Amino acid sequence: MSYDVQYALVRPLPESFALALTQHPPLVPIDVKLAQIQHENYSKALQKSIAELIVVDADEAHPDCCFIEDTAIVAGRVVIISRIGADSRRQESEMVADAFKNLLAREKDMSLYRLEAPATLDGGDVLQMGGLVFVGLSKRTNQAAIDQLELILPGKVRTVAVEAGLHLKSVLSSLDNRTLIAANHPAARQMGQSILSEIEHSTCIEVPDIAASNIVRAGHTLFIQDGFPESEKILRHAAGQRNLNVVTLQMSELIKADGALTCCSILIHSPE
Ligand code: CIR
Repeated sequence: MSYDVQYALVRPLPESFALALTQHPPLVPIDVKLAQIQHENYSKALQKSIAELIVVDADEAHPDCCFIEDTAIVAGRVVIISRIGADSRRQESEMVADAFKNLLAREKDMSLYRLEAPATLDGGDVLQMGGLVFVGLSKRTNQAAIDQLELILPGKVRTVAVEAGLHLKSVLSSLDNRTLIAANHPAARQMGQSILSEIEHSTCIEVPDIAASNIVRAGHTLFIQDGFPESEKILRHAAGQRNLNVVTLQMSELIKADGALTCCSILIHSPE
């Protein structure tokens, strides 16, 4: 069987997760046990749609470490270890960098770079679509990071001003190379337009729930969040038109720490 996604990196949710950063402290505190179950379900479901799952150990000193997406970007066969925007999270990248070094010992055609100070970038601000790398200029990601990325990925980087949400992908994500999923929200629409204007024949599917705009696609499977029935109806329709299976995942406890679906993995696609 051939897989579109060769590897996915995930990082289990630590016991310290209740201390994870959040923009708005939740009314009902995080249930860490439930969060761990939700994260395990995510990893197990993802594992079925990819060739190999790589698990990086959790780190109790970093309550947000399960949000592994923020630590690195993979564009084709190029890995770029990030410098996370939040001080308290910055060291999360180190163990992930070690995991990539081990992987690169096997995958000889892959190369590894690092963003250096003063750059800061969260992977949640990076959306890849149509062969381009869209980078959100946000509270977490700065111009220095975008400048460094342009040197590593010449001609591929486009900047998008993040006008709402924590990250670019807090309000939109890509279903395929020409289809964006975006929240039905003025700022998401504006950011979406800036992306679509760079890709010929691209379209946007709007969903009414902000959380539901963050989806993960691996091969013929579309992962969406459980608990948003109106958005689910729209996403199931889009999936049906593309012959994709839909898997719904309950992420209620991770949402309380501003997490979603893309943030819990780093996907490495199979070489073309
Ligand atoms: C943070 O504030 O950094 C975490 N609590 C949430 C990060 C979510 N990351 C992502 O969506 N890529």
